[in-house]
Formats: sequence, C-alpha cells, structure tokens
Amino acid sequence: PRAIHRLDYRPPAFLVDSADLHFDLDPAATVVRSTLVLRRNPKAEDRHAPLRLDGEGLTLLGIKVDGVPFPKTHYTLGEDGSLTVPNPSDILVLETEVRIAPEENTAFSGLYTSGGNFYTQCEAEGFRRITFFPDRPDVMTRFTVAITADKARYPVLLSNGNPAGAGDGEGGKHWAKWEDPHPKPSYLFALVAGDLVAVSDYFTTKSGRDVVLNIWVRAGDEDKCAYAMDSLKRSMKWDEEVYGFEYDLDVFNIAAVSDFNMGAMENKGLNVFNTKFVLAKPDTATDGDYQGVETVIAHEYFHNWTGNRVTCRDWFQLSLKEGLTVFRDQQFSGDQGSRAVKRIRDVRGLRAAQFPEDAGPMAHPVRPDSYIEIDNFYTPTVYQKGAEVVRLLHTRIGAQAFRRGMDLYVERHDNSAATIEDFRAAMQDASGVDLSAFAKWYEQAGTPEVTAEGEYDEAARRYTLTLRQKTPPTPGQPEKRPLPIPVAMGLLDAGTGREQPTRLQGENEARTGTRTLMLEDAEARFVFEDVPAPPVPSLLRGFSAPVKLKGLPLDQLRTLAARDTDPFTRWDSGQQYAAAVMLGMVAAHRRGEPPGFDPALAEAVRANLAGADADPAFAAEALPLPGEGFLADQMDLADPEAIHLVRRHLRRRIGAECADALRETYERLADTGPYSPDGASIGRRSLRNACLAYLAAAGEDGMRLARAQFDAAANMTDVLAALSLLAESEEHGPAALAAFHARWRGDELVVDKWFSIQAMSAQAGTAARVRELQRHPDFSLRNPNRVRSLLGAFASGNPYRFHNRSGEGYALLADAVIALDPINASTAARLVGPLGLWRRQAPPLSGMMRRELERVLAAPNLSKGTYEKASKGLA
Ligand code: B3K
Ligand code: ZN
Repeated sequence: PRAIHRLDYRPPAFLVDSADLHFDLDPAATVVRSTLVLRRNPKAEDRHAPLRLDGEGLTLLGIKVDGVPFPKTHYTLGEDGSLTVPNPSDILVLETEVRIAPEENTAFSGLYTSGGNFYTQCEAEGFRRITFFPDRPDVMTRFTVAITADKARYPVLLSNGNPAGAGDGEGGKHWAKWEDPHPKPSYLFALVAGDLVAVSDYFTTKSGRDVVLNIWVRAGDEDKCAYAMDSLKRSMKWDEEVYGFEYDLDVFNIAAVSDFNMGAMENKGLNVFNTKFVLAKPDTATDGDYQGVETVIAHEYFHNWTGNRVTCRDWFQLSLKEGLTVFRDQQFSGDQGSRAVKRIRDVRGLRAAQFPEDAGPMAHPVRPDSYIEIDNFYTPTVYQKGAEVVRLLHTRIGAQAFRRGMDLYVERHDNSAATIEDFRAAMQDASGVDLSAFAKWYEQAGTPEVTAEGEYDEAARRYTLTLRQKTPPTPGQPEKRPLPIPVAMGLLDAGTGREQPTRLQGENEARTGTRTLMLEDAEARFVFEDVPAPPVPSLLRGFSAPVKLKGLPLDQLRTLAARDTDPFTRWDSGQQYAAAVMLGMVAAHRRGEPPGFDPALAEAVRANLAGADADPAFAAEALPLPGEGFLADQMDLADPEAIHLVRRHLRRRIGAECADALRETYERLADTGPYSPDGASIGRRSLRNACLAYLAAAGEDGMRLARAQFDAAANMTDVLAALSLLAESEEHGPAALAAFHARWRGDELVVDKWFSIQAMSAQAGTAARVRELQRHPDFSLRNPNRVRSLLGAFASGNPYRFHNRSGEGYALLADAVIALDPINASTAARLVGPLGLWRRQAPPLSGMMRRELERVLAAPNLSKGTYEKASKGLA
C-alpha cells in the first residue's frame, strides 16, 4: 500500500456542477443511475488532464456522454475500480449506470443493509462504492436524488436536503425525490430507506422559519428518542445564540442504525447515527449514555456550519472541521451544566486516549503529513487535540475576537473547501493578533512537557517563576521546536492558601485572579513583585494547554488540591498527588516491599465528602483514584499488574478507613426521585456510586449494598454501577450477570453493556471468558458495537487482564483482528491499536505483543488500514 502526502495536493481537474442520482433499491442488486454535469476546473494546473472518477466494486452497466452511448475505446476501468476518460471535452454530461450489492457490504462503507433497511456511510471515501465520482472533499456539487423501492418493505425513502416529490410506481414500488440546494462534497451524501418510524418535532429558527425535525428509528424504539430530540433543539438554539448560525433547510432528519462503524455522521440534512448515540431511556441508558447522546447530537448538528457549509480542501485538513466542531460541542455541553466538571471530563478523556497516541507509533500532528488509509486518522489527536488547539487560539485572542474570527471564516469560505491555514488567517485578521507561531501546534506531534521552578527572594519580596518546555521525539519528527503555550495561573499564599494579587516586573498595577503567561521559547522567566511570602504557584488553570505539567512538589499539590480557586487545578492537583503516591507504592511493590499507606489520601476523601454538598458533581470527579492508564502513562515502562494491585489495595484501605463517611454520603443521596439527566442529578448519582465503589472494595458489607442497589434500582446508571462491582465477586457475580442478561437480552445496547462488564473484570479468568463470550449466541463479529463492547473494552479498558502474563489476551485480540479484517477493515484497524503500544511494556510482555502484531501483519490480503496500523506499530 502506498502513502498519500499532504504536499502532493493538486486542485481537481474537473468540477461537478450537478449530480442527478437515481437509485432502484434492492438488497442484492441496486441499480444507481447518475448524471453528472462536469466542467474543467479553471484552477487546475494541467488544462489537458484526463477525467478520472473514483469507483470501487462497481459493476458498470452503461455509460453515455452528452446523451450518446460512450464506446469502450473512449474510457478505461482501472484495477482500483476507477473510471478514466483520457480525452474528455471541457464540458460534458456523463451518465453512468452501475450495479451494487448492499446486502454483501459488511464493511458498512458506501450503501449497505442493516436489519433489512438501507443506510449509507460515505466519509471519507465511501461514495465511490456507490457510483463513479471524483470522490474528494474539494469537489462540491448540487445533488438531486430519486429513490425507487418496494413500497411495503421500504415505506420510508430519505436523502439529503428538502423533499421534492413522491408517488407510487409500478409493481408495488414507490418513489421519492430529494433536492439539496447546498453544494456539498460527496462524503456528505446520504440515503436511508426502509421500515422506520419517526419521532417528530419542530424548531423555529431565529428568522422565523419552521424546521421539521424527525428522528427515524425502528418501531418499538420511539420511547427512547426524547433526549436526542431535546438535545437537538438545544443545540440549534445554542448555535444561533453563540455563533449566529441558523439552520438552512426545511427539514432535519436523523436516522438511527445498529450497524455503524463509529458514532454518527453529519450528512447534510440527514444525519445517520449509531443507535448508541440516539436511543436513551432511564431504565436502559446510563448517565454516561445520556451525555454521549447530547454531545454527539450537538456535534453532528454543529457540523452543518463547521464541516458542511465550510468543508475541508483535503483529508489532511480533517481537524479543520473535527477539532473545531469538538471545541464547539465542548463549549455547548459546558454551557448546559457545570463548565468545570465538563472540562475535567474532557481532559480526562484527552489524557486517556490522546496522550498515549502521541507517545506511540501512530503519533501524528493534528494536521498529518501523510497517510495510507485516511480512516485511521479519525483519531483523538485530530479530534480532541485539535479541539485543544482551537481552544488555545480562543484563549489567546479572547471570546469576542474569536467570534469575529468565526464570522470572517464563514464569510470568506462559505460553500467552499478550506484549509487549517485559512482558519488561522481568519482568526488572525479578525483579532489583529499574530498567530503564526500557533501553526506549530498543527504541525508538530507529541505532548509537550512543561516544568516549573520557583525561587523566592525574601529581601526583595520577589518571586521568580521559570517555565521550561520540551517535546519528546515522535516517529518522523526527531527534533522538536518550542510551541507557544498559554499558562493560565495565579499565586496562592503558602501559609493561608489564599489567592494573591500578581504584579509582573514592569507592570504598574497588581492584578487579581487568573492571568495568562505565554511560554513561547524553551525557557522563560517571569518575575513577580511585591510577593509578601513564599507562594504556591497554581499553573495551567482550566488546563490552558494540552501539555504534561511535571514535577510539582507534593506539598504544593496538596495545598492546591485543598485551596486553589480554579476547580480544574484543584481536581488535577488532587489526582496528581494521588498518582505520585501511587507510583511510589508501585515502585515499593516491585522491590517486594510492603506498599505502605499515606493517610493524606484518606483525609482528602473525607474532606471531599464533607464539602460534597456544595458541588456533588465535582466531588464525584475528585473522589476516585486516578485510573490505571493515567498511572501507566507516567512510568517509563508500564507495569499494569503492579498498578492494578496497588490501586486495588488502596481502594480497599480507603474504603475501610472512610467507611462511615462514605456510608453516610451514600445513604444521604439515596432518594434521587424520578430519573433526570440534568447535571446536578447526574452529579449526585455519580458521587453516590463513587462512594459505593469504595465501600464494595472494602468488603462484604459494601458488596451487600451493591447487591441491594442492583436489585432495587430503577435506572440503568445505578444498576450498572452495582453490577460492575458485583461482577468482581465470585460469590455475587455469576448470578447478577445471569439475571441482567435474562432481563435485557432483547435490548442490544444493554446486551453490549453485559459484554463490556465481563470484559473489564479484574477476575483471573477474564481473558478465557472473553474467548468464550466470542462464541456466545449474542456475539457477532459483524456488529461493530458488539465488537467494541467485548474486544475493545477488554483491550483498551482492562489493562490488567489484557496484559495477562500468559499472553492470551494478546493472542485473542490478534485472532479477532485477523478474522474481522476481511469483514470490516475499518473496525479491525481500530481494534489492532492496543497491540501497537508494545514498547510501553516490559519484557516478556512487549515481546509477546510484538509477535502477535507480526502475526497480524503476516495475514493474507490484509486491508491497507490494518496494514498501516500493524506496520507502523512494528517500525
Ligand atoms: N465525520 C464523522 C466521522 C467519519 C469517520 C469516517 N471513518 C463523524 C463526526 O466526526 O462527526
Ligand atoms: Zn465530527
């Protein structure tokens, strides 16, 4: 397989002014007729270039140019499936007729069937599996679509844009026509057809237009759409209020499908969603699921302006739409409830997924320079780090200038395909701030490490803060340059813990509250005047940059955890303190010494519980110990077993020492009333379940509480929290899991949870159990959600048992990847990821992982996506 390079970008030779598509739907043999009005691109470099249309797996039935059958001698079909016309005229009408077999499409890219209905997924390169087309994002076209299908089997026929007629045809068929007035790239094309029902509502836009909102689901799921609809309406309103973005069609359709490779897809006017991010009701969905629905609904809706109206010139610019849209959905969710808690959760996610990626073999810049399979670059780096980089610009120029920058960006690039540079230029021009140094954040991979050193001069009442940065090398980028790093900060008085006003040398007046220092070089010194006593610096407030802040002394972390005015730093300092203590315990464990116990950890839990009423959601974030992955990330070589044992020991010890306070909080929060997914209610449930987790870790009393909660709870959040604890117990686990399966076997999203809980169990037999579960009648490699719920959860969510010394965890993952690759390459390529991180483990684990990766790479006919991941993992 060949790599594609960013610098090889050339404008398309031909543009497509309009595309008229006709679908005659049949699961085994769908016929697609396409009429494209093409003309030479005036901006193309080569004025005589051939016309090349992408295609993949299409059976060509007929071809005409300007209404006349086109002789075979006038075009060629490439081995890759493409169609080339070597000597086209500058303007032409090309008609093609092709046949495809949606029911054989197990890759879920292009047109496929699921549960007897038709769905499409075209991003990034799926449209070429539907018809011949220049399938690249910088070709923007006006589409009209006509769909014909059996009326009884496929009563609902949907595509992009606005409805433009429908009627009955011959032989029990019917048809519908859709017109999308907005030019769009082919990756935003969508078609959905089948036996679906709509939950409907409407939204009146700021200019007074009524938009019909439909959520299309299978009959029986109608009672699970309310939260998605509510989230959609709030998103529409928010985007008008915060960005002035109004919806631009008469109808907004969302269709939910159980077979889907990722979360959802922002097709113009017809979003297609994984059921996981639409369907929610209290007895089947957890708080986390509700939050997922809200976030993904918002995200896809926000793409209408950042992604669809302004799209990407090429796939290297992917973060232009994804980073920006994640930033927007994060802002939205923050505005719906607690900004601080939302920020904490987002940073936790970034550290859990993006930091390891940045330190592994697939490390790439937010704007990558090359790829073999673009599907592999829908990554935490492009999405979450991309959002952090947008946030850096927002922090640097301020909210008002950022809004002006967005206006300018849309004004300049509406209905066209833009680049990351275009975005930065708009922000720069609107703010008047030179942002050129920020380009490096898009170009350079790796997570910068920042260290701080403070020096207090008592006689001069002067405090000097030295900040240093360093980014470790990543594949292909051995040398790193310093990046502009905004460090939001304040100073606390070490004695009282109170926030001090700050005055930098050269400033006339002291400032109160958080200020932002810019670290632009490898090292910078900041001198603060009139500092009456040695201060504790509070750095990186709100996580002002996606960096690792290292080496703060333990006593400072404790002061910050207890006293800082910034909730993020308060939370983070507590986590960093616990992590430092736990890493010390891991080291002791490895030396064969007793782990010891730091009473400050129990004190912190008690203090947290005592103040929990003020903000239960925050307390719930602060209560649990840092996760196993976060700890592993801070070691030169991970030791998943030692980390797990230390963490378990500590949970038991804290649970026992703080039992009274934990129990008291648990009881006090017992009556939560009818389920509501608002932030305050979620916070109370999270806190209560965090208490339960400690109590269950401490012993049988806690386990009995968990059992009682499992039996009595009326919502899935509490049931699942209890079940995940019971599953760790040989005594309670089997019965509880069996009862749960019996109760929920008919609900596939809940059955996913049943698989996940078992896959994430710390019990000794988990790897063997995961093997066995792959043979369970409810398991199927063909359903991506099921694959993720069992194999993804095991490999990514259970480091202790995945890295079992026997190596059986690695072997079962490799077996699954090899079996899945021919069925669904995109999902297989995702699944192989954890094996690529073998360099993070010590021998003999690293060697066993590497050998399994080699076994994957040696599999015959490997897809280029899985090849890319495996070969880069071994490089
Ligand atoms: N843009 C899609 C992701 C498409 C992934 C293709 N492999 C969903 C989103 O980010 O909103
Ligand atoms: Zn997106």
